[in-house]
Amino acid sequence: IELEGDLRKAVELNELELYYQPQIRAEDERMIGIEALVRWNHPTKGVLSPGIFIPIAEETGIIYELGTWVLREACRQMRKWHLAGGPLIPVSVNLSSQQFHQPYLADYVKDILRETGLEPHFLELEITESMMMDASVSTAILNQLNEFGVRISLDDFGTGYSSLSYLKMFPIHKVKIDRSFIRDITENDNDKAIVSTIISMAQHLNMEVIAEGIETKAQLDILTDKDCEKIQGYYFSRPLSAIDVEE
Ligand code: G
Ligand code: G
Ligand code: MN
Ligand code: NA
Repeated sequence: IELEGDLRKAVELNELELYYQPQIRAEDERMIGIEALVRWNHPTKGVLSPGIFIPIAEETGIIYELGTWVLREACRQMRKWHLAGGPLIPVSVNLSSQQFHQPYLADYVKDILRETGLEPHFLELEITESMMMDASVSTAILNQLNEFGVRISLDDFGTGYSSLSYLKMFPIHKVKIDRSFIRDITENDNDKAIVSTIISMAQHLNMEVIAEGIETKAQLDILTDKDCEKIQGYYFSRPLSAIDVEE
């Protein structure tokens, strides 16, 4: 409640900032994507993590304004990096459930892409399984985004209300293996089995697959041994400020 008033003003006071975490191809350690993660530079409390303020934004409806800022800023920044000769990779943006279900989402995303000049295939929207429970609604939204050329990534895969039928119903380009399966993977045979299965399922469905939360070389070795080519995690890079990304 205390933060709610501050959060309402945070966008206009320019207190939000995007950090970016590289997504890496293990084979040659090249960046193949980058995920935008919002931070709040609070005037007295310091840097606040989205884990604290996104739920407040969702409860209060501030998420629409905040989410619009995030989407526009991520597209603007990526377009700027492309023009400056940076790698031609997509930027991934997390959507919360309300944003995903807002009317005319596809038109709104189109407007932001047009305004910022970023081509649609350089934007990837991260959604979670739990957002797609109403299959007919989700099909309509995802098909519109897909026809326009925007990529869809299934975040935190395996932890939500998973239904494998989603994978065949919806146009999904990438599956992100949740970091809860990676944390103990060096010791836990069940995690190894689940991760192996997700990787091979994604490959058979012609979807990209990326493992999140890789923190150690031992975890990386298991993933590459299982043919998971794409990796995101502290082992390669923490989320970085835009200036640090440039360096
Ligand atoms: O960066 P951190 O680990 O603190 O992120 C915590 C959570 O906040 C993650 O689940 C992440 O997906 C979410 N998150 C980060 N940035 C955004 C954003 O711009 N919009 C939404 N809806 N969620 C975000
Ligand atoms: O829910 P989502 O997958 O969007 O959450 C992404 C969050 O995970 C980011 O905010 C980031 O700070 C965090 N994260 C990224 N890599 C790692 C990692 O290697 N270990 C841990 N513990 N967290 C990570
Ligand atoms: Mn994410
Ligand atoms: Na995740």
